[in-house]
Amino acid sequence: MFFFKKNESWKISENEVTSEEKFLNRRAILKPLLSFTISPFLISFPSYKSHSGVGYSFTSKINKKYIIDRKITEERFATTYTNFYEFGSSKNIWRRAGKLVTNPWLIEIDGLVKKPKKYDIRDFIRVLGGEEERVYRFRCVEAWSMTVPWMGISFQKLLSLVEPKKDAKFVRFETFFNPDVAPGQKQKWYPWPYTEGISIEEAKNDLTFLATGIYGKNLPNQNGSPIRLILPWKYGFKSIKSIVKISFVKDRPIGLWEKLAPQEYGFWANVNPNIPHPRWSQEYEKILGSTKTRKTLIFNGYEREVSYLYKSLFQKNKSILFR
Ligand SMILES: Nc1nc2c(c(=O)[nH]1)N[C@H]1C(S)=C(S)[C@@H](COP(=O)(O)O)O[C@H]1N2
Ligand SMILES: [Mo]
Repeated sequence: MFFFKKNESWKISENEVTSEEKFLNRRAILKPLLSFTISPFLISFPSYKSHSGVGYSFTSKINKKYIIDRKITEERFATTYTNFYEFGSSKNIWRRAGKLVTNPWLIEIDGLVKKPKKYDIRDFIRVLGGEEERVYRFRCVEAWSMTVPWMGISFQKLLSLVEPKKDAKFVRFETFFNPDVAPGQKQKWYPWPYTEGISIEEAKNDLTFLATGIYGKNLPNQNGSPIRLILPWKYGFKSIKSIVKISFVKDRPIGLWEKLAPQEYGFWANVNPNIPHPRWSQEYEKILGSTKTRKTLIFNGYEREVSYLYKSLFQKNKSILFR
């Protein structure tokens, strides 16, 4: 369907799989400390102490359409090797994320919709008809991948609930902002809160998913509790965690990573083995919890489901499949 120039077939080595942030940290050191602005997003959060899970019960059904022929990553790897920059830039911040209070949790749907509303997360799941389970591949731009069973809600259900208006062309997602529990948010060079965006056509795609659980349980905090986006054909940074707001907007949103380094983190960010990231070849991926690597697939193996979304864009601009 699409034709690309092939790169040299070289493999990534273990020590090349470093953090998304390494280079940005260096940048931050070079950047003078001019950015002493107070964030307009400073919201006070209820500060309940101990917490364990949101506590809603799962009555989800496995969706057979999304079972794939790949070994499911062991739970201990998927839940301890995580990216969640609000809690630090290393991969083992999972314990720290435990401090996040996810009950109660409000999620607001606003912007260009007929039915804007703020929901408690449990009501939200209930009005959307409860969870289903889907096994998806997941691919980080740092060239590691996993295969996990998510529980959650098809984004299409949200679209029918809130009824986007005609002029809603993009959807913007926003993570919580609370530096008291998320020390990473004290690092002023990041444009907190974490935000991401997709086009309305992408939002309508069958694969677009709001995950509320993993391995049959509520999402652990480190994986984005109580609700996160999952876009299995895009690089992982698009799959924003711990969402507090979903806005339907006219103009293309610019997410946290795109703001920081647009040459590295483009808006479309579709998995593509033929377009190398400036710091990581995308040709191969390391399988989380294994010593194996495998060849990366175009659109992370979801070409059949999503390539129609990009045909006209691709004709206009050949680089959009990554950036
Ligand atoms: N709010 C928020 N969402 C986020 C991130 C983050 O740092 N903060 N990291 C992203 C990146 S880079 C990846 S690869 C995935 C990782 O998801 P996982 O930790 O559940 O594997 O979450 C994405 N969503
Ligand atoms: Mo990532």
